[in-house]
Amino acid sequence: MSRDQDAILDEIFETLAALAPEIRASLPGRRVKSDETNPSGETRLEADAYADELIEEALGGIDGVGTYASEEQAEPIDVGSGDVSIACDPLDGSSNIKPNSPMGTIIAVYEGDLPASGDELLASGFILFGPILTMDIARDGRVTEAIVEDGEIDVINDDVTIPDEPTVYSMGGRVPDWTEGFAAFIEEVEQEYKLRYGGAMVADVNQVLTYGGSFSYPALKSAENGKLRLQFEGIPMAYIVECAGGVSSDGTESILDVDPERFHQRVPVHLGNEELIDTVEAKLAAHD
Ligand code: P6P
Repeated sequence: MSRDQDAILDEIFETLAALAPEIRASLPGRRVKSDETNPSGETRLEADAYADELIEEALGGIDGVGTYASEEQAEPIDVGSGDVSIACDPLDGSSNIKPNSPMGTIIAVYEGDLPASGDELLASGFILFGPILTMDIARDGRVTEAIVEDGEIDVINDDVTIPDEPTVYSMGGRVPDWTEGFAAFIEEVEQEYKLRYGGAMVADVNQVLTYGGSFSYPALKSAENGKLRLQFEGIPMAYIVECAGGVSSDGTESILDVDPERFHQRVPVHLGNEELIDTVEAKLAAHD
């Protein structure tokens, strides 16, 4: 009889929480760029590779976990006989080490083989290396927020809910590279909301969860699927925002409904309050 999925999820998130202080402690000594690039062609820091090693070793050894996959590795790795697959962005926003700005770890837990869509997602979560070390977990339609400075999950909010009134917007890319529809959205939104963009999806989305608003890394003229990876960033963060009462979109549908074709496939990402995301979709559609 396969191990109960809830017990596997408990152990995955408890193990990641226990590892978080060690990942944070490893950062000061690994700020330099390695001479390697990740499968998406981005320069890898020593910190990226080390966090990936730590997480693969810790989560790959859990009874019930069959596959470990990472933004840092070309293909998924068989780590056991279970049918639970883990897809991880070990250090999202690691370029923020240099300016000492927030970054984090994103994890998606899927049932079955990879690549997988939101239909196969069992749970997702992120660790945020900010002034305080925190961890959000989305399971069974609900988001909890915890402090994990000592490696234990100390819940401080057991029902994270995006505020009804949007306050901040956050967007990736550069004006000349935005599609006409997205530029039209930003022109409208800039009249009302505060720009909060820090270059790390985990921290920027957590601002939207905290203050209400929208986070976008849109389709670009030079990259029709934008920059963020579906498996490691789009789906897990979309699930968290949707469980917190917000919506996600790739410009036309929920990111959880996007069918993965390639393992490191990118996806345009819009997350946040329903009204704002509806405006994004309308502007993009109007300028298609
Ligand atoms: P840019 C970090 O590299 C990342 O994958 C996300 O965390 C973040 O939202 C985005 O890319 C930042 O991209 O183009 O602003 O450097």
